[in-house]
Amino acid sequence: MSIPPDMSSPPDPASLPAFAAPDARVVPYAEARVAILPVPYEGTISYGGGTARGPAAILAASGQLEMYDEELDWCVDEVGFATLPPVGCAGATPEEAMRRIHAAAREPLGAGKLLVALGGEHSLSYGVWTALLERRAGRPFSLLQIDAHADLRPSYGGTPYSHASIMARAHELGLPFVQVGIRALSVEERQFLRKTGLERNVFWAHDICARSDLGWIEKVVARLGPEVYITCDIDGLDGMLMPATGTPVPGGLGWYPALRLLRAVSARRRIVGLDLTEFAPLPGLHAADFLAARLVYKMIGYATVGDMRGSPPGGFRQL
Ligand SMILES: [Mn+2]
Repeated sequence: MSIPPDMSSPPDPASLPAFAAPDARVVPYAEARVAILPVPYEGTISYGGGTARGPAAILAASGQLEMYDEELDWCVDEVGFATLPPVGCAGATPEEAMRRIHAAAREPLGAGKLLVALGGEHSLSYGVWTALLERRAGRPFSLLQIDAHADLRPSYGGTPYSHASIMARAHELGLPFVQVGIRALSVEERQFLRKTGLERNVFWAHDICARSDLGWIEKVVARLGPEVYITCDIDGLDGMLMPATGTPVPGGLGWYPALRLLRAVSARRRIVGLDLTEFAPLPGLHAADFLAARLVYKMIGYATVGDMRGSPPGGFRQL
């Protein structure tokens, strides 16, 4: 599969390949433990656009992944992937888009699958979180946010469902969060962090990315509750490593520090959901497409390998 040549419009949903096809083990939906939900939502962009094409580019690039993970010594597709139809977001208001994402997330969550949402802009997490909270009868979970931005604006661009407001929504939902890689925020966002005491859960990029030791990773894990949803805005990675995003910011996480963080959290906490957002493919830059696909694959592998091998507390658990 390749990205549709018309880069000005979202891809035809029917053209999306399944995650890691054709090499991944094909399983009936009922046997898949991981459900991939493409969410080509692009409603409130503030700088560069293109996130509506993110899921298609990730799925296309995922066809090049090796199913054998040399780090885990395990074939990640053992877990069973189901790639769901993309959420139709074109033309929807932010409120309507959130309703559609919520509706699309309910079924796989109800079936006990690990939901992996592929964005699309970061606002999509709200629809997933509300569905997950509903599934859990309101019982909260921790969020690990990897991001360049604090995303704590009360609203942005005239809507509370902006990518720049997603963590303000998390706070309203009563979800505790830890922020990693933050290096762009407003003075009001900083004041909010100070006023609420949430600043103790911020791991600034200028602190963690300018040093060679990874001792901060254990501190991140310690701040998280027993059940964790990982919301990964791809701009949390260094802008030099990942330029294919709306607002690339220099000085973020490198590839291996990001993986070490994801692996440590996944090994020590129950992962209840994952998303990768804000990927905006650049025509011809295949390395970025593949990086995003590989990151999704590593997140899935880390989150599920413990459960598959029966080695608690790692692994995912819905309830
Ligand atoms: Mn974000």
